[in-house]
Amino acid sequence: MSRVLRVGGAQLGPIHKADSRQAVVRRMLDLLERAKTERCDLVVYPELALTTFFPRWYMTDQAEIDAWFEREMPNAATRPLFEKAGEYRIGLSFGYAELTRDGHRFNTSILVDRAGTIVGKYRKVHLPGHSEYDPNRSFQHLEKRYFEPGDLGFPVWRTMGGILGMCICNDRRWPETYRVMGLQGVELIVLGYNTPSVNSQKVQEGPQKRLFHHRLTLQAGAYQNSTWVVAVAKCGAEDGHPLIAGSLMVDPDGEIVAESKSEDDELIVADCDLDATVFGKQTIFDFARHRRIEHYGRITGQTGVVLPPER
Ligand code: CDT
Repeated sequence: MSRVLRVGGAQLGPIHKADSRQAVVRRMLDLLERAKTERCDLVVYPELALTTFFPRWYMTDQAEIDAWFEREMPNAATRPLFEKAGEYRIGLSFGYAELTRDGHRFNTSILVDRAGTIVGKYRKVHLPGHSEYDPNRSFQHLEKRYFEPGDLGFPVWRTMGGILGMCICNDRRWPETYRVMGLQGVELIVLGYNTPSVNSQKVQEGPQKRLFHHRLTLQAGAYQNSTWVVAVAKCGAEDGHPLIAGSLMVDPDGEIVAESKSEDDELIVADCDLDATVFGKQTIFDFARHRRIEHYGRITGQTGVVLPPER
């Protein structure tokens, strides 16, 4: 049986502070319509897809902060998306800020199967940025202020005929992210991102370098674990704050097979043959035969760098 999953990467252009969730969901539904025309099986939307990238704003009032969070999923604003996707038999993944019943806040993404049922939840593990206002940055990146590190690890799920996993934005820069999923046989990793076009602590590092690092990490992660990777941006200037675009899909050889061209709402499409992951998994990256875990203790045994003793 063919295991080709036709995936749509539903890039979103800017979402401004004043834009309502209802307006964003209408845009997401437009992209879903395009995905239906393209006969997609799965549509992937960005990180924090329902709102502006609010961690750039320093806030102290908890009610103001919590206004950016979702208390349940689906909810009134997103239910039309679930219903339409279920009707079209298209799977979904998108990110949102999650406020749990017991008061925890996570940067979360979900995987919804073709019947419209949530089959997977992931909470962002690697939270970049800082937790207090930093006057030395050209803009703020306060994820460490507004979210707790994810508490679910990097699970994978058997769904849509394959083994799928999720991560979110900054997670893509860490090889451990892919390897933990690779060790569970992942065949397709989906992720969304909001990546500022300039480095707030090194303003000469602009969009070209940012896009280079973005592609580099995704292509390496895909190749080294022989998996498909689908990465989808929220991009363009949100209230004057630019985010890179560059949504793309990478095959298990590490090659880019689809890439967005705009900094606006755009659907990229590729046929992801999950069986194309088999060759790499059985040869150069046959983990069971080639990994030498007796030498990897430092990976989980220490967090920061431990320098060798001075001579
Ligand atoms: N959303 C997110 O994780 N963005 C980060 C920006 C890092 S700069 C503090 C990223 O890795 O793209």
